[in-house]
Amino acid sequence: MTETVSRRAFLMSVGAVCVTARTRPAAAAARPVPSPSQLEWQRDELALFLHFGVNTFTDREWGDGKESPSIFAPAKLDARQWARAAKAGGFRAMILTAKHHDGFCLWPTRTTDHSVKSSPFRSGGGDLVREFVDASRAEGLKPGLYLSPWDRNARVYGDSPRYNDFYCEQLTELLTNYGPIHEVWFDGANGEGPNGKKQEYDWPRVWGLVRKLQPDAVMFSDAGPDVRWIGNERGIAGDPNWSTVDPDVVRVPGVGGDAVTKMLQHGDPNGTTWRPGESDVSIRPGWFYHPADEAKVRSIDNLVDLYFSSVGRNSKLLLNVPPAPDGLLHDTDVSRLAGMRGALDRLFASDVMRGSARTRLSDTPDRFTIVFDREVTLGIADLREEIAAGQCVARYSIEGRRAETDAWQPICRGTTIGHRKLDRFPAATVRQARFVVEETLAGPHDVTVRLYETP
Ligand code: FUL
Repeated sequence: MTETVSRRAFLMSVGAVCVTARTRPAAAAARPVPSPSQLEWQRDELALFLHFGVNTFTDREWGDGKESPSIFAPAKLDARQWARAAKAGGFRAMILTAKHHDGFCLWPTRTTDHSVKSSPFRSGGGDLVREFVDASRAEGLKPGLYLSPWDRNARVYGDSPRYNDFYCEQLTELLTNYGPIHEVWFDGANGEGPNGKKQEYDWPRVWGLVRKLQPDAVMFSDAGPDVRWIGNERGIAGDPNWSTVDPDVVRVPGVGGDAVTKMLQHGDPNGTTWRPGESDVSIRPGWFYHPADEAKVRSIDNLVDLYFSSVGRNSKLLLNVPPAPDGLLHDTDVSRLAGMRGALDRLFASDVMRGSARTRLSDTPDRFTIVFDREVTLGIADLREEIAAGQCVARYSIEGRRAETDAWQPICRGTTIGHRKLDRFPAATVRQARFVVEETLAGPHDVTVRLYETP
């Protein structure tokens, strides 16, 4: 069903007016919307991931749980250094591996001796989770925690009900003793315990516990319930990327297959559940620090590319920067984070839309012509939907022309927008541009358009 949009032009300023009647789908039923926590989570755009633990000292990616806590000796540990580096990079949240697959706990848990309290760190009196949350808050960052369900040290792993009790006790410690935790991060890693049996996790119980103890936290896992994995560890979201999914396809735990991979990458415009995608990727080849990787830290340009392929595709970037054995982020990584911020600030320094004459092409705000006060050479479009009302735009285009008598030439086009869609396109020198939402699933509603010149 379509309706004709009236030709009423809304003159925001003097300038060339080009008003055409267009058609659009009628407003459909209400779209799924984010919860306040999901909205805040997405608007933060950047979170720093910190993989730190016994693997940092063994030069491995996955420990086997047999590591002696005596190796955990980060002599210069300073979580404020992590937080300052994150802040300088423009990050708004940090997530720490409170426990990885090896089972070593970075806080003095009551559930096991396999923790910092058996280590030389602060002479056994340390609590790294405490230092991490305090440092995060001191720098205005939101703390999050990753508690690996797979635990290769716990004797009760594989004895499903007993391990589920053990795991929930660990979660309870983390979610009651450290103030507000913004994101609780789970992965789907699942193995056999010493009894030779595969552990069966009790996800409904785990999620219920998190909701009870930290109602404002978002929970990430391969499939949710609040935030879904984007389907790869390369920092590349799908295009298109809808924040809605079909909950019967994206399920926990661990179902695979092409349909699932596709839904993780792209979401589903007809999905009934709001579950945005998080893109986790490491600045180094591994998740943990390895001295041999020193020359393989991602370049500033590469980090900017990651920003475009994640944040710029309606996802959130969770960038892992692993502390070294001394407990500090390496200088190279720190300078790359600041370099990425500088490069992004330069790209987005001056929106040429600002101060230019804008004319609506209809009585809705999602189609308009803009007349610049000079010739501009455009290279980047930054589009944002007001997703509090749902993700609605399904197709848009940007065109440009040098003079009013010229024909409009395509500059870029795309499908959905969501929280943020960043397009880089071949330099286009124009005096006028035209933005049109060509298809929406509901609405219309506000789209913020910013255009930038090629640097
Ligand atoms: C995965 C783990 O197996 C990796 O070691 C890493 O922690 C990654 C972020 O999640 O599930």
